Formats: sequence, structure tokens, C-alpha cells
Amino acid sequence: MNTAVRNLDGASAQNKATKLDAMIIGAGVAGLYQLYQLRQQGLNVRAYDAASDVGGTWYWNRYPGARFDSEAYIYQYLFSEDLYKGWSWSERFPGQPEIESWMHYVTVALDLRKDIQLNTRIASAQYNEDTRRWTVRTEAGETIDTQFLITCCGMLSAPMNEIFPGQDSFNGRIFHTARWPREPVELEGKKVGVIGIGATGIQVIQTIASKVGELKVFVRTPQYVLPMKNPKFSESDVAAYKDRFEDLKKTLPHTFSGFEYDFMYRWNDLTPEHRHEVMEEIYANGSLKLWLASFAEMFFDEEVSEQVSQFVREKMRARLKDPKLCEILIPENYGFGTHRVPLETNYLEVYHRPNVTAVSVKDNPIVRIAPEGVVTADGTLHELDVIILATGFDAGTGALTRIDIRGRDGRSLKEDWGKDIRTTYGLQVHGYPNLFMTGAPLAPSAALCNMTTCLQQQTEWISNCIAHLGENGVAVIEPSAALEESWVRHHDETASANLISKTNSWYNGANVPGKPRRVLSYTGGVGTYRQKCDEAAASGYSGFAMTP
Ligand code: NA7
Repeated sequence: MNTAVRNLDGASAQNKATKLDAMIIGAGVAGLYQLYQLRQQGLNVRAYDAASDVGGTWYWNRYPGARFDSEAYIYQYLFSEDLYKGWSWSERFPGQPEIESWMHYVTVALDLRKDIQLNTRIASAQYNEDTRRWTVRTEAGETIDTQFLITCCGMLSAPMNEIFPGQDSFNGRIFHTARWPREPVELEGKKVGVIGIGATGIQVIQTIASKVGELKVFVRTPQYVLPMKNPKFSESDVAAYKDRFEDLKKTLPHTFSGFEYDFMYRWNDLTPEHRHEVMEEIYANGSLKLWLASFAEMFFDEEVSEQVSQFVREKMRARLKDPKLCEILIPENYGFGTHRVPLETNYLEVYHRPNVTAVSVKDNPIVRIAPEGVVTADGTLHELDVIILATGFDAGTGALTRIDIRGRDGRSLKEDWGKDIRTTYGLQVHGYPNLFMTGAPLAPSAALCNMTTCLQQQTEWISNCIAHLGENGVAVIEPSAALEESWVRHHDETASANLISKTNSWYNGANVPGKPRRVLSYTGGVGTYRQKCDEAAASGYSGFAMTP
């Protein structure tokens, strides 16, 4: 390891390339573990992150009410029992500050900080066919010369934050949820507008409603919601989940969604009464279980989808009471679970508060932001002091297309994915040798997964692949066009059978104007995906071109 070169950071390195075996972009859940693994393998590896600290998603998303929708004890890394058991959660679904502390705990426990460069945004990455290495440039002008480039940028890290004309003219404060400042934001007594009711908007709304003076929620597409049960953990609760470490380690990697539960019933095996009992029981669990572990048929069979949707609508209707609110907030035109289901706590009840108004912008869209507030198509000006954009992300692709990534022959990933979003197992792309990705399209980690389960599997696959290359004297790996085509075809066949492909959402790129449509997540299940990736490795990476 050349420490003289490795210590060249920031300004001093402007004219001299930092030379690495592997460079990781991102220091979140995937990046931290990838860094640890490759360092253990003896590589000269370094992670870079635009943020001022580690944490990835849990660094950026510090908006009011940000918290897990995965049970905390399944979101942890499972590769080390000591690391797992050395941390204790305070509740079933903790909030962002606690999650961020856990990420700091991991960073310190694995002694990762010395190999992470923060406050460094990557501008470009170019594959050089002569040297067969990547030249990466930071926005500050530093150059990194690396054999392997591994993107651990997060699948929801490119915010849709510039979407309305006139945003810059707003006299108040305007924030995208994923760019929430570290210092406290004064909301007390203020007129606040929240645009968007995805998983994020819902967490914000239920958290700030009682604090702000006036809250206007701009609702376009209604959203199915499930109530969260979030008990505090006693010492014995913590001991009990820690005792399940081995069991979780065995189960999580193989379930449909990387959660601890899996589909248990077949719709047609049960009477209508029994189905209802099952739904009631699972609903009472207060988790994502009704979505991810009740009846798999809801994803494929319109009739089953409608019946489960009807069950959830009834639950929402019973809480909302007001017919006008029901009309604005309860979905009718798509099936439950065909896009991300948020968990909530007294979210629907918030709309009964006198200071909260649901403004439907379905038929009367927001047309611009004026200096005083939000303007809708009918000319109404909603005067506001603060606007919160809970408007989502350019998921899966955005984090990578916002970097100028150039592969063989100078081809651009932004241009390629601008035409057609394709990957091989979501791990590599034909035309981009030695580029590995996590959380990228056409893998479960692009959406439909307990993220840590999937990101552990992907980073481990990448580390094993790099080890295999080293052991076999291979310098460069790239999936063939044929292998990529077969993965894309398999992905599409699986996705088109799933009702997710028929509902507009970020799951299939519908939220980004001009984005090519393709279901981003592999919908064949986390266990199946793992098996396919394992088979590819066991075959000696058949279908990948490997050059010494
Ligand atoms: P989402 O789920 O993409 O939600 C974005 C919300 O913003 C959604 O309600 C959108 O309505 C709304 N939106 C976006 N643009 C507009 C405009 N122009 N006008 C009105 N409303 C708009 O993002 P989240 O951050 O909530 O969640 C992303 C993931 O993060 C989540 O699934 C978790 O995995 C964590 P639309 O539905 O498009 O009509």
C-alpha cells in the first residue's frame, strides 16, 4: 500500500492522481460494508462521499419524523455477531437520529473513518481503455486512478428538488426533505405547505401538524397507508431479538423481500372469512407485513388485489369519516402494494385538525411557486412561510446519471440509460468494464427489499468477484451483451406479470419526466435473486468477459 499516495487528499492532490485498487462512491449502508470487505481482502480501497459525515440515506434524510419502516433489528449487518449484538435499539422502528448514531457506531467499530473522504462530490468517471483503469474526478478537482469503481450511491439519493417554476423566487424557506439542514428549522406558528404524500411526506405531515400554525398538504395521488406499531424496547426485548441473531441470519437473505416474514397463505386455500381473519391479524401487526407477507396473489391477480385494496380502504375510511377527505386521500384507481406502502402513526387523523387542510392538486395542479407561496392552475395562491418538497427521487438511476460516467468508446451511462435502463443483475453494465453497482436498477435493492439485506448480498457478491479476479490473474471483467440481454429479458418477464408494472410511481420511473419506463426493482424475490447471483459466481462468471 502506498501511503504517500493515499494521503494525498483535497487541494494537495489536485494535480496528482490518488491511485487505488478500488474506489467506492458513497459511505452509507452499502459503502461502509463494501469498504470493510475490500480492505479485509488487502485492497488499497477508499470511499468518497459528498456528505460531511457517513450515513448515506440516514445522513441526508434528517427531515422531521424520518424513521425506519423496516424493523430495526433486521436492518443491521449480519456478517458479525459482535457488531450486531454491540448495538441496542430503543424501539421497533427508530427515528433518523438513532439510525445515524448506529451508522457512526459501525464506522467506529470497523475503524473505517481513516479510509473515507467526506465533503467530496464525484463529478465524472471515465474508463481508459489503454490503462484499463478508471479516472475519476471530484468537483474540487482531485483525480483518482482506480482499477475498480464501485458505486454505493443509494437508490433514493437524487432528489426531485427542482420541479416547479419560480422556486427561486419564494420569499420564505423551501426544502426538499432529503436536503433538510442539520441546524433546527423554525416551524412553530408558521404557515407550512407539504407537497407530496409518499412515505416521506406522510412522516413529515404527522410529525409537524401539531407544531405549525397552519399546514396545507398538497395531495395529487392518494396513498394506501398502514398504521405502525412502534413499541419501545425493554432490556428483555433487546435480549430477545439479539438471541434470534442466528435465526435472522438464516432467514432474512432468503425471504421474498429480505424481511423476517414471508408469504404464508395461498388465497385460494382459504374461505373468504378466513382470508378476512388473516388480513385483520396481519394488519394488527403494525408493520409492512400485509404488503410483503400476506397473499402474494395480490401482486398478480386483479381480483385478489382489489379485495385486499378494499380491506385497506375500509380501514382508512373508518378513520377518516369525512367523505371529502375520503375522496382526496383514499386510492381507488390502483391496487394496494403496487407502489411503496408507507407506515404511519395517526397520520390520517391529522387531517381532522383545524389547522390542517388537504388541498387536492389532482385536477388542479400546482403550476408555479410565487414569492408568497404555491399557485395552482385555477389561479389560487396558497400563502406560505415554508414549503417542504416531499416530492421524491430520481430513483435507481439518478445518483449515477448525475455523475458523468463514461465507459468503453466514451459511451455515457446517462445517455445509455436515457434510452433504455439496462444492467446485468443490477451489478454491472455491458460497456462499462470494472464498474460495479449496488442499489442500481434490475435488482431487488432498487426498491423492493429490506435494504440492508440486499446491500449486504450485493457488496459480498462484488467482493467475492474481485477476489476471484485477483486469484485468477484477471484484470478486467465486463458482462457480455448477450448475458445482459438475457437478464433484462428475465427481469421484464417477471416484472410484466406483476401489477407493480401497471401503476405509476417511482418504482417504474413514472415520476421523472422523460425517464424510460422499466420496473426498477427485480420482482422475482430477494431469495431468488441471490440464488441467480450465486449461480453466476459458481459458474466462474460465465457470460462475463474476463481479460488478464
Ligand atoms: P415518493 O414516494 O416518490 O412520493 C413523492 C410524492 O410527491 C408523491 O405523493 C407525488 O405525487 C408527489 N409529487 C411529486 N411531484 C408532484 C407535483 N408536481 N405536484 C404534486 N405532487 C407531487 O417519494 P418519497 O420521498 O415519499 O418516498 C420515496 C421512498 O423513500 C419511499 O418509497 C421509501 O422507500 C423511502 P404522485 O404520486 O406522483 O401523484
